[in-house]
Amino acid sequence: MTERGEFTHTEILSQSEAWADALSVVEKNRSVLKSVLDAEYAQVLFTGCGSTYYLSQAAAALFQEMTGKLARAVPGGELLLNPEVFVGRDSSPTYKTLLVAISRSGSTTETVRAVEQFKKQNRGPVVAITNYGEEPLAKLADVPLVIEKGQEESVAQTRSFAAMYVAATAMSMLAAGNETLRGEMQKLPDAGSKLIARYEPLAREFGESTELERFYFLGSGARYGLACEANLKMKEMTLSHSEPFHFLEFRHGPMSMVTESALVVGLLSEKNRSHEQTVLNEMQAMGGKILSLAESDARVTFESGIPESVRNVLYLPALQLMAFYRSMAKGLNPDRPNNLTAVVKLDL
Ligand code: F1P
Repeated sequence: MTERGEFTHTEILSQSEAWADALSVVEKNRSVLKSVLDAEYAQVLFTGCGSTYYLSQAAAALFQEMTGKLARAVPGGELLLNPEVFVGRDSSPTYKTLLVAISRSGSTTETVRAVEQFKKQNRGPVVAITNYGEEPLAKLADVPLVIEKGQEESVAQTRSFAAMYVAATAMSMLAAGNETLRGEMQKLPDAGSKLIARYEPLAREFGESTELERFYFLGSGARYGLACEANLKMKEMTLSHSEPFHFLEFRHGPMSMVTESALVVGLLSEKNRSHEQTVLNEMQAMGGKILSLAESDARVTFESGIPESVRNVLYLPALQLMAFYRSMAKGLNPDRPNNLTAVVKLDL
């Protein structure tokens, strides 16, 4: 019999092994992946549901930033029910879409059905990023990237999400042809383990602080999707009100919610640090509590030395742990979040 929260805690603490597995899976599939990525496409679509939709948002932004190719994210259910909004009418051989379908389970109904429909309409090739190779999604994909070490018992995605995100980052790097970053990405698992060991106490302190009632996660560019995921972890594991925003957007209304019981979490970038830090400073002046995460000079500091484009996974562990400890402090079970199942199966 496992203790309350034992799966989630173990999975968060062990995730850097799954990051390493993700890097080796992409390496093993390098040539087949490269041949798909190097072809010409009208666009690249990333799709998933829940956490893996937010992963798709983060991955699409990073892919476009690194390659200059048009990429966007779409929820699996939207691609299934409203494909015309996301894929053009033209089905000529030159107008092809590359679809990257992301799913921990590989069996979420909307994602699987959307991929089946995409293939039936002969829209283009499909790359799958998943943790279970025997499930429908991996079997449907032209290039299945299966990260088995990301498998987990807990309903809330932590280790699985981070590992799939590392695979998506490595795929973007491959598509960008930036070979110098391969060696840099190999440093991620060790940087992740060190970060977890160093910041678990701080994450616990924030997670257990009883005066906090609401959480706002700010992230811009390739970090916005990760802010959305951190927001979902806080909802799923702790039943707390939380919301994600782009940094500058927060001023346009939502900041009215900032009081002493609000925590504003900033996933600070290097390239726009000053603009983003200013937002955090203003919220602190309004009485909000602040938690900043960045490569340097922040409450959670990575000090990884890894280039900004391939280190975004480092924002995740401390925020996963904060949600975990808040859940435990509230007497909840993060392994089995309220109302949720590990996979959503529908009779569509
Ligand atoms: C998608 C998902 C999760 C969510 C919950 C239910 O699963 O919506 O994002 O947290 O576990 O399933 P998957 O397609 O990534 O397996």
